[in-house]
Amino acid sequence: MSVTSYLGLGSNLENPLEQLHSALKALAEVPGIRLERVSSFYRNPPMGPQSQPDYVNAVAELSVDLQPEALLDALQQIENEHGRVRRGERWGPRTLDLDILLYGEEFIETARLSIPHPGMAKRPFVLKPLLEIAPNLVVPGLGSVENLLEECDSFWLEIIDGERPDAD
Ligand code: 5RU
Ligand code: CA
Ligand code: CA
Repeated sequence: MSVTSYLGLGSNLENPLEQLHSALKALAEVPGIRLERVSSFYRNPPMGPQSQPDYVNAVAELSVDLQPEALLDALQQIENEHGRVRRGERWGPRTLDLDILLYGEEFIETARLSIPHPGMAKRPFVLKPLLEIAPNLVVPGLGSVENLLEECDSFWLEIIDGERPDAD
């Protein structure tokens, strides 16, 4: 049985648009992962530490035939293949960040995983693209994506025409 899982994608180093396109291609090639939907790409300012470049963020809907830990292993491998370097700084800039937002309707708390993703309810750069591809989704324990987004502080997110990264 496949499980529907939602991923958050983010990048703010080394051509973020290309990083996200390349990550999606890599995801689609993982045995046990089917890429069902991908949101628009959104350029937006950093939350948390401000002294870093703007991010490009997106959300993807997957059908997975992997346990959550195996999905995480696949995501971390893709992050590493995209040159992710873990420096001391918490919440620093990164070439690629792939987060499991939801895994079916499950609640998971292990040393490696917290699902639903604990930050997602307050992050417009997750909720806005998620609303785009799953307008009726209810986040287990937290309520509808629509309401969560309304409760966020004001923000700006600029849709990028992601198919034309070299266009002028
Ligand atoms: C504190 C508040 C820390 C919000 C973090 C991203 C947070 C980011 C990202 C944007 C971080 C975690 N800002 N800040 N996109 N990740 N725009 O993916 F998200 S660090
Ligand atoms: Ca993240
Ligand atoms: Ca992460």
